[in-house]
Amino acid sequence: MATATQNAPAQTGTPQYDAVVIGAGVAGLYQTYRLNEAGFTVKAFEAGSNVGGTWYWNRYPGARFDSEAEIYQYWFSKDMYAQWKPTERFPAQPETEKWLNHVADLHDLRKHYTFSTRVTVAHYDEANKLWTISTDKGETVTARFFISCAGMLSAPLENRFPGQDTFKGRIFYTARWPKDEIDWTGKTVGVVGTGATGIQVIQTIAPKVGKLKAFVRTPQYIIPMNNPKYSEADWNKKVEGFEDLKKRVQSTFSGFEYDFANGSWHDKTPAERRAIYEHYWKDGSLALWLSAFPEVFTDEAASADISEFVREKMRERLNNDPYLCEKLIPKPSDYGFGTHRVPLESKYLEAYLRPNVEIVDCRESAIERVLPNGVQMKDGTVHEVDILVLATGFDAGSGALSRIDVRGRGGRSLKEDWGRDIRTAMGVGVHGYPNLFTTGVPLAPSAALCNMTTCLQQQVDWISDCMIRLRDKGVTEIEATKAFEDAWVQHHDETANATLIVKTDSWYMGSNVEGKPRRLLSYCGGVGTYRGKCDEVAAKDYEGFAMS
Ligand code: NA7
Repeated sequence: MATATQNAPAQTGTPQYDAVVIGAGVAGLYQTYRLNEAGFTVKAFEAGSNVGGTWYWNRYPGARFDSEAEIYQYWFSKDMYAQWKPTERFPAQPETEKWLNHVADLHDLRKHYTFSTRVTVAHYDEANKLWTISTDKGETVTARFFISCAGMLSAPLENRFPGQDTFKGRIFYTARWPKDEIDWTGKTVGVVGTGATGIQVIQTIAPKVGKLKAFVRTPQYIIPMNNPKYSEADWNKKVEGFEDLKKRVQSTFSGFEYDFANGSWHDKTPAERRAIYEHYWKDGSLALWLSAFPEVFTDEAASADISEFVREKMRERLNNDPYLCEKLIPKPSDYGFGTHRVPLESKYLEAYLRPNVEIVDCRESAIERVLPNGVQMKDGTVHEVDILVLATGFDAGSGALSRIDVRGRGGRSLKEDWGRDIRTAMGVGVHGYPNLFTTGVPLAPSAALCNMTTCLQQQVDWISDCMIRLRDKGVTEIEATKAFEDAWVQHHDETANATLIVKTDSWYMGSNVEGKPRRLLSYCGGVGTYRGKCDEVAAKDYEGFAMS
């Protein structure tokens, strides 16, 4: 591959850059770092005014990750790992945003970026084997490779309710949270959505607002977060374990430190199972979900058993109040524990014991529209609110790229292709779109079911190593073959269909977006297994990918 000529005029046949990268989140920053280190020319665009990705946009009250700080990490520099010194096990958004800013500074990554700029168009030029990429600021550049690190949860579902523009108060999307302080005092606040995001908002603002109206549609199974503070000495100990932990997270089912380690659910007595559940419940992490028993994901009896355990814990915390239990605890007929994202929470359920918190049951009557003074339900009831918080989710996995006019061979449109059927080649490319590399898109663990930093770094490393190999070989075009993509989709579906996840409606299945083709977004064969498959393709000189 010829080295791109930076700033050469577009459309000459020689691209201006080796790669254009979208995004300055966890994946984008690392991708830019890797390509720069490898001597490629990179142009990166970021819609936000600064780095951070998820941690730039989602600055809502209570935002924090559910991965332990010691594993929500980059693994390419032990020195850098040692520097962050997280203050708690599950740090909140400001700390993570600060850390990503530090990473950008440390490696001088900002110089590659144009901020506050959204990529709107990316067209593949078959004759010249390059991408022509345009932005909402009118800039157009060309690059051999187009790499999306645009995020798997970065396309919020906006304007879900008619009349939003008539609302007299402020409407906040959690994924577009403003930087100014909000004065909640004495205000009546409506929060729509009780996914991982809505839960964090509700538990955080309940003590601050005059009145909180939580619009609840699907109740959640939850796990209480155990979030001890980390001292400097605690962190230094973690740093000593850096190499082991780095290896460990790459091989587990979910990219977390923990893995299934209790054998089969079927081989345990009810008392033994209970002891295991209790152990993980006390641990206060996602381990109950992601490491108790594999059968939790596949076996109706195991699912029913652990679901009942969690329901029992939730009933206790709600003081067995019949009304609250009815409204806030999933029923056995709803769905099983862990068949969609399980949130960690801190006194979320207790928020509903407060006199200033009211439940609006959206299953009894759905939200009809937003009025200037509140929210009107289908049955005509109006809930007056001063502020409306919308934690209503994302067009996950495929949304960020589908919102860009991406065109591959013969002008085919990714939006239209994915509008019919969401397919990728191992989540790192798409047949029909040569020289497009993807992270965080469907059919890889990084689309949902994993510790994001583990999965995104693995994909970035695979892409970067692939580009180095192409350069060494003098290859200027790579594209997943149809046969390879077909085989991957089939393997993905077989793996997905063996789980209970496919039976539950949620963003994991794309069912939160009207008209989105139904398919489990995340590859759920395991993070370690996925890595092995990616490595095998690379070891066979990118078998399944056509090069020229
Ligand atoms: P989610 O998990 O998609 O949650 C969205 C929530 O919004 C969920 O409770 C929805 O209820 C609710 N929702 C959406 N539309 C409506 C309407 N029309 N009426 C009432 N309620 C509605 O998004 P999050 O941002 O919480 O989490 C996404 C991921 O980000 C999370 O899993 C973490 O990995 C980080 P529904 O369940 O559809 O009944």
